Amino acid sequence: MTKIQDARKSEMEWCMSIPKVELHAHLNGSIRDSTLLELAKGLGDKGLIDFSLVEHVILKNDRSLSEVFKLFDVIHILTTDHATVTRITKEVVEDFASENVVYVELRTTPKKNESKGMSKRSYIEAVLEGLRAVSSVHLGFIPLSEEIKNHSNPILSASATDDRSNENTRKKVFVRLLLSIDRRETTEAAMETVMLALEMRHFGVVGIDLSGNPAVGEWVTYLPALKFAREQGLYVTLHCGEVPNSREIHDMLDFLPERIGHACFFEEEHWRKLKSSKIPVELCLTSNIRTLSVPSIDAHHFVDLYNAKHHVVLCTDDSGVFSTSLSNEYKIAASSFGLGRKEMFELSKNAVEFIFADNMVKEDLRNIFSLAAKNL
Ligand code: 6MZ
Repeated sequence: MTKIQDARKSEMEWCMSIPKVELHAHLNGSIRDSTLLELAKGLGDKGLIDFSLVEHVILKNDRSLSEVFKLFDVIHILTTDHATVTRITKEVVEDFASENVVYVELRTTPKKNESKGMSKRSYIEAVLEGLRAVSSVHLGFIPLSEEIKNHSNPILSASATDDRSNENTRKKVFVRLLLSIDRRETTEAAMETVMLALEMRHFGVVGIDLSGNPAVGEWVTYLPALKFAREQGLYVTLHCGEVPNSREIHDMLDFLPERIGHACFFEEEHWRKLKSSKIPVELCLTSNIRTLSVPSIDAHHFVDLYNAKHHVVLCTDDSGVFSTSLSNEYKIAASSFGLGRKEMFELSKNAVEFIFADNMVKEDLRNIFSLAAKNL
């Protein structure tokens, strides 16, 4: 190994070792390639799909944004039954936990599939089942009433041991869920997702995401459901400016979501509005580069936002589809933008302030970061 390779490895090890917060991860975009191939093989063996064709699509590396959405259609064919949804949820949380992610806000689009007896509700129940099945770290459910009564752990927390006498030393991974509205959906379907999110609040659903192919759909279609979500106290994050669409970017910023994702095709006026609104931005470097949403890493808007001290959070978007990890995103930021370890640690720590979970979780996470800071 050359000296440079050695230095890169230790940079990656360091990025893996620090606590991290993941705020923009799509469940079906975060599946391991090995799992996708295994699922495709199973369907191929049953003669339901052409395995070699699907294998090619899964393993293809460079995809435009529109090709990514074709891939999601393939992934959804492979994952749409309850047992598979449970399996991928478990694996995705375990994968994040294995790289020292201490808080994950996992987002997913509730799906109906009559042929599998799946409703939006049973889809989310299968996701919750996956959280319960997490085994590499222990995951405990505490009903909301208990949580308030005991001032103890939040609703969903994964920890290395279930020994409550050992509360302060336990390694924790908190998981919260965002339900996504797909831009292909109608106002009614979007409203159904919001109603489901409200019903599922006791199980760690904290907000709503608007995502899906940005070339499809109109802002006014989702607005009633998003307004209702807000009125009911759910947090909202929007995929904003993934394609050039000036009017929609203005409308989205006027809505004042609690966070936005991407912000790739912003014009001067949008930047001004964003900066004065102080809306935190979820930035997904690898995703933006791979989908050609930004021309090169040097031209990424991270630099301008970071220098302007605007709140930004590094995220993966689709760690499976883009073959990345949160540690890798930090490593890319360090090498591309010249951030030192102190800045990287601060960037990671600051993300805690923009999570959608309650103050007790925030306090727990702040403690995790203070402890980690002592061991740097
Ligand atoms: C917009 C995206 C996305 O919900 O089935 N999704 N939406 N932009 C992106 N950037 C590349 N990546 C993923 O996860 C997959 C779904 O998340 C959204 C798309 O709607 C995709 O179908 P779930 O778990």
